Amino acid sequence: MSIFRVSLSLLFLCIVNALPITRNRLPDQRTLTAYILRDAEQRYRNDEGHAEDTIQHKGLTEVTEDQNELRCGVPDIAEYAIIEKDLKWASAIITYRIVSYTPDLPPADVDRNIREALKVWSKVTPLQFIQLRSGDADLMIFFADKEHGDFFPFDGPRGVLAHAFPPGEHLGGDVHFDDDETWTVDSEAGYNLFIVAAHEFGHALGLDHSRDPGSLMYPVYSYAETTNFILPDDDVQGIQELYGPGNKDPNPKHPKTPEKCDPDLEIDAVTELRGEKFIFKDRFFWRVHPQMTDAELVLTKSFWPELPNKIDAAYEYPQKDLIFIFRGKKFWALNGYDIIDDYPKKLYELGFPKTLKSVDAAVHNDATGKTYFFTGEKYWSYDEESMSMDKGFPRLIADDFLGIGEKVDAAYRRNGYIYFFNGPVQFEYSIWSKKVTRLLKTNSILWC
Ligand SMILES: [Ca+2]
Ligand SMILES: [Ca+2]
Ligand SMILES: [Ca+2]
Ligand SMILES: [Zn+2]
Ligand SMILES: [Zn+2]
Repeated sequence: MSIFRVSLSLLFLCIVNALPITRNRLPDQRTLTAYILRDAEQRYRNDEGHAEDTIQHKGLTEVTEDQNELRCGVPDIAEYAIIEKDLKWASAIITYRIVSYTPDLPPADVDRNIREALKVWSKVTPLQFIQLRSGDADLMIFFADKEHGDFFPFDGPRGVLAHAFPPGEHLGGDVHFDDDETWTVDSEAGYNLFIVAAHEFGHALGLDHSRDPGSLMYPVYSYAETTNFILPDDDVQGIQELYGPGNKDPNPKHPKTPEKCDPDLEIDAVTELRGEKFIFKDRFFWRVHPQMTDAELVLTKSFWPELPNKIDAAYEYPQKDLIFIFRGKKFWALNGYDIIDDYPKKLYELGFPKTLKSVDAAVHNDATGKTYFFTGEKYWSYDEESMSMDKGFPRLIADDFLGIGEKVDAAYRRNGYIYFFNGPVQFEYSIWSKKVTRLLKTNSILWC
């Protein structure tokens, strides 16, 4: 029996209906004997342009009794996973051939993106990829639709984007792209060939899906910055377990996914959203539901593709069911998944001086209708009703909020308190008594 033993990831139906935003189900991962790895996981928007998290359940319909377990996190599952210890290429020199092209892109663009996607892996290993123009290569790459000769027909637009075979003879290492998808190289429309190819090549080299939402091998497609793409740390650990590190890594700083219980955890921004807390850190946010003690980590771009990777500040204005997100001189208003028309706007449209480059934190006080913006050692008061900055501002933080230090990383309000974050410390500040009432670790917001 020369059947590949691989793990197979399956997809689940997950329709977002009424907001508050429902949570995505994590794709299932279970090991079984099968012939192929399938990728059929994605998030996409419906035809009206509203975000709809739809993960289609296609193809092999294995029983998925353990999906709930996975959603809550199975503690002993490794962050990254390899298909099987011995399932890897024996030689460090691996050949590839692009057998057919897509009509969506000029062949030169396909060549370049495939080459770049392979480079993602060769940069961090001793592997070398050599392109063949004819004959048999280890990695045979092609675009095809529907039935295409391997008993795993593609499914038309969406659903399955591509699939790859783990290392081995013949079909082993081969990567097929569904040509019923719209392939792009530089935009958020359609599917980015570089991102999908880099992910598939991970499989073709022996990696399974990872549970780390920051990793390339996470089974949910999300658009990422493709120029200067740097492979996340989790994927580097995975591939180096198979092939070792190599000696030519031009960029040894691979982004790590933040750990919520890091005692030195600092955060970028925090806001409430319909009763949940959203805690932003680097490319991610944690989502904390009041009834749940487990924080879910999500890539910001997988939720709001239009937002920048990292944000400065955020606040909720519950009267209008909006949250505002700030980055540099720009800010966005969001209603659930949707960005309000006419945004992003510029900071000065709120009444800030044009020279102000960014804000550090923002928090809205329901009781007064004011929103406070913190910038360096000063703060501003904005009146939401009259939509204007209050006179007499900015003022010094130290003069009006005694005991919270001279800068604010992030802030949110709850039950008459404002919680100010400054490095690894948070201050519980009573709005009425104008005093710090408790000192907490920043990570305690994540139940650590
Ligand atoms: Ca092959
Ligand atoms: Ca498809
Ligand atoms: Ca901040
Ligand atoms: Zn995959
Ligand atoms: Zn195929």
